[in-house]
Amino acid sequence: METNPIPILTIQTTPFDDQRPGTNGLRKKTAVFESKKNYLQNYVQSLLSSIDLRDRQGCTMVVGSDGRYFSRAATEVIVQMAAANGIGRLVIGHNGILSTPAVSCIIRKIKAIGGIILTASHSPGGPGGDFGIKFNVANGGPSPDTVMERIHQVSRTLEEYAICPDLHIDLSRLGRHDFDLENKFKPFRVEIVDSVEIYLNMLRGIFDFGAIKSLLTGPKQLKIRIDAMNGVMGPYVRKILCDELGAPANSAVNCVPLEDFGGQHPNPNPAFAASLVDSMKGGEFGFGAAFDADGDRYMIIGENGFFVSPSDSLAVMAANLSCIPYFSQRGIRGFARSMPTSTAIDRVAKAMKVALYETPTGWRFFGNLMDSGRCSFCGEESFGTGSDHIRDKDGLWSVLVWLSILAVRKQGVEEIVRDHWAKMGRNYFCRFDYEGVDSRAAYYLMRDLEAVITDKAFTTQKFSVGNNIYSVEKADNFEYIDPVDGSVSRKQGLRIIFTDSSRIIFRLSGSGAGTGATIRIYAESYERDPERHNRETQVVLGPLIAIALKISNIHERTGCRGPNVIT
Ligand code: VG1
Ligand code: CO
Repeated sequence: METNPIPILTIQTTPFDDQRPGTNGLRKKTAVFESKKNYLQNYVQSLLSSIDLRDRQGCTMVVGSDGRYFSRAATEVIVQMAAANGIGRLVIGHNGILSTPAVSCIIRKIKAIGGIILTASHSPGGPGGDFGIKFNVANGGPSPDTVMERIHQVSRTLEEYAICPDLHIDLSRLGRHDFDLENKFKPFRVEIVDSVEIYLNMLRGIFDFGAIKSLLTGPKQLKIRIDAMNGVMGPYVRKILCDELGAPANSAVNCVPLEDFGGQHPNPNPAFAASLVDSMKGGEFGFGAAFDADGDRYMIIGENGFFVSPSDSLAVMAANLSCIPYFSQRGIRGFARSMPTSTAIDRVAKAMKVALYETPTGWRFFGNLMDSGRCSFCGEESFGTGSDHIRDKDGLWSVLVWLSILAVRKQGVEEIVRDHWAKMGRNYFCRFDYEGVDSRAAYYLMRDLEAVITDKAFTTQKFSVGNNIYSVEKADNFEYIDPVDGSVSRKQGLRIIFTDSSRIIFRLSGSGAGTGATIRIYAESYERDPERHNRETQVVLGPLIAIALKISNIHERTGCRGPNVIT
């Protein structure tokens, strides 16, 4: 216990008009948080003020980061401001490190009121990179729109914030630390916890660790290669996959969290995890995976570099959940996917006779479905899958799902995926990202395109490209009514659905750091015939992409010659 009580100060400030959280938290260039006076403090105060005073007094919150540059300094500010704002206890990961799924797990386990995660997810870090603040609420999931709106409203008129600048903590010292604050009866408590332990304990109750261990160590040992991309997942991969499940230490690469992720994009897709894809092509490994910086996204690569698209991964997992004790014991209540995610899982839902929910992009929309027992398993095309074990997407959990399936089915990744296509048909899928587009150009493009596709004439439109003819069946701006609370989310993406069930979708990204807009175009088409499951995705989807480019005029209107990234 400190001897002199620590003073609480009130500091005058002026509001910022750009502190509206996006798809998942507030993201800006690191320099904005680091160098704009009070930018971080204002946002943290807005976030804390958004919690009702009665709930806030004496409550517990979780704090973690993906280890990116500026996280330590920001964690200290959050501790000082949480103390000054009446939070009773903070649980923080060792050295500030916690993955997004670990934060979700800990919030639920200790019944915290919420958690703050310092991360810009899959975006680069460092002084020239991005920084971000996610806020997960009491169910463990990303804040719903109502909470984000409240934070934004507070931030617009904020005039002061409360802070204890003399309160200093050592993030490397595990255990409890109590601090006496001026005018407070109860000490403020900080608990530094092991970054992995609580999360690992949860996984032990979900999977058959014995079966995975035999797969990774037995006589017919499956050789794996796991790339933590220099993000938060290093300690998790080492402790869980190597120490606990027996994978050799050299199966895990890039496992030391670096402040700038080694200058790389910590984004697990074939473009940015190219070195993993390359090493898988060598044929030495039977299973490969990579994670994003905060550990909620993952990518699966099979033997010889076979890429499993996230939408396929979602569908294959859904069809094989009985390989996991958690699901074989509890049964499956329903599935959910975000709107742009391919409809492959819809076919699985139909075959299994379970409900399928289609939500807008962003994990927060799955929360109510899971809390109300409607949904057990869900995912997004952006390399995220999860279940009701927590309320966020979970990269390592997804990898363990795959390993469990491999252990039970005794087949390889490619064999399992091809078998799935043979049974259910294949949904070819791809996404084009146009980044750094002028925000106004992006806005007008979407506005004009909406007018075109929602015009009555469009519903009878036919497009012929080469030998293909596509007839529009339905086109709209996607709208979601939450079946639990009845809330309506409008304008969630432009959808064009054709009579052969192919789809083209356009939406604006909501997760950028504010340097221009990103337009995403998603294309999907279904192929039942197993003879035609071996085609190149870009070739199959070429005609749909051509239609998308034509009706949006995207190249002319944005000055882009093509997408920055194709996945
Ligand atoms: C992107 C993805 C979305 C994901 C979100 C957060 O959003 O498309 O599926 O939920 O990032 O991911 P947007 O609005 O840019 O398309 V993470 O790993 O930051 O939590
Ligand atoms: Co992420």
